[in-house]
Amino acid sequence: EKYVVAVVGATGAVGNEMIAVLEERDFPVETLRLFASERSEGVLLKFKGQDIPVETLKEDCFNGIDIALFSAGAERSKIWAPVAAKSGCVVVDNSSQWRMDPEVPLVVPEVNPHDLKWHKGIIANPNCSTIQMVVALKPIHDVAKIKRVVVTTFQAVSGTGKKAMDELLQQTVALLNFKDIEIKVYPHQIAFNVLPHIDKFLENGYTKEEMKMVNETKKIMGDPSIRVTATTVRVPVFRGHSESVNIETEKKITAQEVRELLSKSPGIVVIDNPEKNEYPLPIYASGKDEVFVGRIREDESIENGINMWVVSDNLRKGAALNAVQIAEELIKMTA
Ligand code: A2P
Ligand code: 11C
Repeated sequence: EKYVVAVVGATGAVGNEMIAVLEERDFPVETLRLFASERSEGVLLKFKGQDIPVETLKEDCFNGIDIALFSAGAERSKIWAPVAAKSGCVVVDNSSQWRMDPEVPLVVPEVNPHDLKWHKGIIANPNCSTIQMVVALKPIHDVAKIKRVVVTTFQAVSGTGKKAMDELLQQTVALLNFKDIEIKVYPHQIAFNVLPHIDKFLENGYTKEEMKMVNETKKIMGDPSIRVTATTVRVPVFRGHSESVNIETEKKITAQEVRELLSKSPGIVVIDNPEKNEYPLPIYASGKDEVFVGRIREDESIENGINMWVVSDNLRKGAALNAVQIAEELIKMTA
């Protein structure tokens, strides 16, 4: 069977990747419909050698569409995901809009595919930094029960979107040519800098991105007892988020056991040969599908603790790939 599939936000960084992933994985697409803002109306984008014109969203535009992958920002999802769901289309939404809604499943196929069963038309794709972390946490939680996670992230600018990628490039070129830079997307220069600030600051002193990691982790893992604290940091990298993850478990698990466990877990590649300077790096994770884990070692400051370094392509597993994998699970369920 083939499906009519839509990508909403098709001209964006994640939307572009969604089109590429649908093509690469040979998703059973009968027709692909592409949507973006009025600015992009009529722009042609390629899918399987075919030019597809970008359309604008309208009240009845989802009629006849089976699956819509949304990545056009939370505001658009707030308005249009319910419109699409009402037309009988299943929405996989990459924005933060519906993630914590108790009526909406929040799914990473390697972790909680069972939650897809109770969807009511909208399924939320988690935040990129959360997705790659829970893929690595789940196998450990299953054998040793995770009590607490302390995570610090090093996040690529593509997480912010296309404009931020342009800004990093332009600032870098300008600075190398002793020219003045423009600062538009972030509150500070991002080239040759590190910003301990992703998304808005909240009343508790954390950023929204940090609280996404706290709350989404509990929901996806189906365990509100896991304590999580996060510091999220933007670094001048184009693609690939890196994370330093410290875990405290109820049961003892050794570094070697974690290495063996993660090596045979779905979606994970362990790269952990410090003697050869081998560990996960965003430049190698870029364009790849897996979550890469290395620097696995025991935390010697506590009884049962593990430190590890987790890297993945934020546009792939962190966004587009996870959304397409959700769509693949959905069609398996209905087959
Ligand atoms: P457009 O390119 O026409 O502005 P990114 O996260 O990389 O910035 O991409 C955001 C995506 O969301 C783009 O495809 C953008 O389209 C799309 N978008 C922005 N505003 C709207 C809107 N009002 N309706 C539909 N799509 C929108
Ligand atoms: C970033 N994690 O890297 C963000 C991007 O909630 O979908 C994704 C924001 C979200 O900036």
